[in-house]
Amino acid sequence: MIDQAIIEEAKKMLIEADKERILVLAKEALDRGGDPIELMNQAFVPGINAVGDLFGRGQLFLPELIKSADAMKAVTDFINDSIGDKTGRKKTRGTILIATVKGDVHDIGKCIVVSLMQANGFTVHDLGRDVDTEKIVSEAVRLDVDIIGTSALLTTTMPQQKALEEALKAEGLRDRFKTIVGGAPVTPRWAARIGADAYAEDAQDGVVKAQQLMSQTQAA
Ligand code: B1M
Repeated sequence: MIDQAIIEEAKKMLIEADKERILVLAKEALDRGGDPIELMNQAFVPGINAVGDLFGRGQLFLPELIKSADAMKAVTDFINDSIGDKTGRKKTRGTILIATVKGDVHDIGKCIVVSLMQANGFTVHDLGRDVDTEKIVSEAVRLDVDIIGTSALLTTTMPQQKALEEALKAEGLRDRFKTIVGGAPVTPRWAARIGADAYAEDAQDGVVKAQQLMSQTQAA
């Protein structure tokens, strides 16, 4: 369990976009033996969500949101580096291509997913953010991945996840890959509606879903 004082401090510092102090806070928490995933999920994710709520209510403006996002990205990179490979396994558990969809530059959550997948033994090809469907499909074929994972943070970019399902079908590739969709506005209902193979609520759930999809692939 992460100390309540750290949770409150993380939220305050993210709202104030105090990058230096946030990094010190994260380092101190990890040095005291804090779990990096718990630290991220219990302190920094609620912190950036609080920033998003203030922005949504018009109590914070875009330049401030950008500064808070920059601080969040820095602490995410720091925590991701500390996650490492828990498995020590040489053999990959499966290969996954991950991208934030076209029109969407939100990549903090996607980077956490990438890190946790790698820590759990997956080989990950991260195409970055604002990636168009055509590129996702062509790279998935070129890299011969098992799973394609997409992240969408805007209601206006979620349809890109549907476009991916349609493109895979149109090119006769739908059975070749498993798909996972995630991102704050994405729901299990959306995943089912567009025909994705799995929905993941957070990075940890993403790993669980990827493992389940790999079991299905290996059993087939
Ligand atoms: Co923007 N933004 N933003 N933003 N931003 C949101 C998403 C918003 C909800 C804020 C709000 O209004 N309350 C709102 C969207 C509203 C909507 O769509 N209905 C919004 C808006 C409007 C915008 C702009 C349009 C603002 C503007 O320009 N006027 C603009 C759009 C830019 C674009 O993409 N074209 C914009 C810009 C930005 C910044 C660049 C400033 C910055 C992003 C920086 C970056 O990512 N490098 C930013 C930020 C930081 C946010 C909020 C505050 C935080 C997002 C975040 O990082 N969350 C966000 C508010 C919110 O979401 N509450 C907001 C933390 C992260 C760990 O969580 O990404 O959800 P998340 O990822 C989680 C899970 O969702 C899941 O696991 C992750 C880890 O647990 N997950 C997956 C995600 N992908 C997955 C994939 C998987 C599995 C799990 O498998 C493949």
